[in-house]
Amino acid sequence: MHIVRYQSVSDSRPRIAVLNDGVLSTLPVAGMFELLNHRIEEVERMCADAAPDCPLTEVRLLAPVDGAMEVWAAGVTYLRSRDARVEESTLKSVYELVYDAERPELFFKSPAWRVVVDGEPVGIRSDSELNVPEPELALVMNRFEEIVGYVVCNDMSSRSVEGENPLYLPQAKLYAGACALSSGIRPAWEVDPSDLAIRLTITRKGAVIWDGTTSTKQIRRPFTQLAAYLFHSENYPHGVVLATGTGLVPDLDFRLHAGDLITVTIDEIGELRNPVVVGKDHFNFLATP
Ligand code: DO4
Ligand code: MG
Repeated sequence: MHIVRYQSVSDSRPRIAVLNDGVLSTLPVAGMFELLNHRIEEVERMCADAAPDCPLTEVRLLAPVDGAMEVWAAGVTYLRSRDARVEESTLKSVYELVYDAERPELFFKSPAWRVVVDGEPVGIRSDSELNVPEPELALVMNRFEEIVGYVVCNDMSSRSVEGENPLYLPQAKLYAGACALSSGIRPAWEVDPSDLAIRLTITRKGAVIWDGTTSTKQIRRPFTQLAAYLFHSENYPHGVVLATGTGLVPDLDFRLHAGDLITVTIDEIGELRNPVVVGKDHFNFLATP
């Protein structure tokens, strides 16, 4: 089962539904933000009670975030991310220190309206020469800090901008097309996230040019610790998504190109496929009122 946002041809208003075996069962809420205003037991009950009403073939799936939801991200939670950043950065010690510190690195990634979904493009900054996708498991949390479910996230990153100076992190991480989420939220009551395979495949002109796999078992911190720091001094009245960091980073000689196709698959959670484009003009569709 997945929880999705969708739009049908007959009614342009986005709706929330449970997706089971290709059939949608619409939930009686105005948006994901309203669903995440409920305790997890109530969300589970609403999902169980929903009646099938529409085939998946008649709708378009949207990014699973809306309202005042935000996407945040944790960093340097896997050894591979620490090592790759030590290699690329002019200031190596910040990454070594944060990997071992009690307080995790957490950064704002995107408001709901800037998020792209499966099938839409992801972006590269036109002033960045070294870019990578970051395949990450993301937690979907309600306003009560409960993990309601999981989605696949691609935390697109400019290695050259971040590598020049860690203070440029917001520019390396927040730009048009930098945040992609899979459309379906896999409910937390259905899955154990402690040892899930995360796979990244990059294809160019139909041929695989990079391919790697890790497991959520390799993460250095418990998900609940990341969630506790996120909620420590801020409220998320419409819920929040927290990407938990990457365990896969290509070597420094790897360069992402326009036209590459990025596929991130997380066992039990879902798949996210996005073609790569360069520059913000490709994302005008997100910014059109
Ligand atoms: O320290 C910069 C960001 C790290 C990150 O996004 C990751 O480890 O996934
Ligand atoms: Mg990341």
